[in-house]
Amino acid sequence: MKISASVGVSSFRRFNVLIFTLAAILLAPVIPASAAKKIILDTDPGTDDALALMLALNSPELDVRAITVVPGNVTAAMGLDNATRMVSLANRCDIPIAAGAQHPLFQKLITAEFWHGKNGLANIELPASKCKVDGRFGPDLIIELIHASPHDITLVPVGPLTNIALAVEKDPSIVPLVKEVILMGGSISGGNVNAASEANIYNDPEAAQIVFQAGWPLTMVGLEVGNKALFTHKYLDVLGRTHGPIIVFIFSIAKYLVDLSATFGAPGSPMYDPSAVAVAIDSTLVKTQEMHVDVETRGEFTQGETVGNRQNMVERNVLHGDRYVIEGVDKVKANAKVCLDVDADRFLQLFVARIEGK
Ligand SMILES: [Ca+2]
Repeated sequence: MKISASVGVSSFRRFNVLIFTLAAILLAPVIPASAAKKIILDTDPGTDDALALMLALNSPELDVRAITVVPGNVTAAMGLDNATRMVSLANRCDIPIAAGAQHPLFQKLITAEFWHGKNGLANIELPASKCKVDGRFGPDLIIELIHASPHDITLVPVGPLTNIALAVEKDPSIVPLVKEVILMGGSISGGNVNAASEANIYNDPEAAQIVFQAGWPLTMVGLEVGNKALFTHKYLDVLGRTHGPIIVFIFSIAKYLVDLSATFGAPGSPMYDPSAVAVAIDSTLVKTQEMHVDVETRGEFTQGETVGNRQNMVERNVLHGDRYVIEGVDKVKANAKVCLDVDADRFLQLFVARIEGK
């Protein structure tokens, strides 16, 4: 009796183990929606925005709760049209798409058809959208969604930071309720619009300074990542082997960017906006350093530069008569994880696999 009972228990355990193993195998590739990271993508579409958007929509780790549009690469109106067409192409009209700011906080808008094509999407004409625009104002929608899912929303801005700054200014109570901010923008090693500044920050430096100083967990995915992760013919060839509306669209965008880079003698196109989405999917793709970042809003040559304090300290200079005397150093608190390096090949392979639907 004793033996048979023990055999029975052990068979039961083996059966349980088998069931759990089978369940684990069957469920492994599927990430339940509740476990996926809820993100709001704030975007100025934009060719690399298109890559970022499709990467986000094709990644089970992410649950895109809204897309808010900001002027930058193109005007607000064109960006909204591009966003709705892309979301329609992806058959995701369930995601709210909202218009936001119509211009930067203080600066005049600078659009970038020069880099992104006349329509912002490499001159590719997508079919008219089946999706409707959400009537809410983008920053209001951001505020509403954060309050609806406290501590659970990750903001992923991949354009100028106007909408995010407007949301913070209107309702600062969202700051401690945001899970984190993972933004594409900035650089601590030189710019891409001029010697000092990266385009997203340059387009609205005052907004960027508000976002960096807000006090929430913030990861800066800047030029140190995008410039290292070049989309080359190698990856284009892989994408070209598969078919489907999204793949053909992304292939055409990527080909336009690779060809454009070639005219400047570059071997590939920097993957700027998708890099922030990739970090939201898998933060182990990048190496970061915590530092205090300020945005230069007035410099003659450095307006829009993200100034990272690598030592997180400043000298304390005290006025003695007609001069200052250094009396010590004061610590400054880090406000950003700044990405310094990326596993470029792993990022690009992830991108291509997701666009292929793998
Ligand atoms: Ca962008």
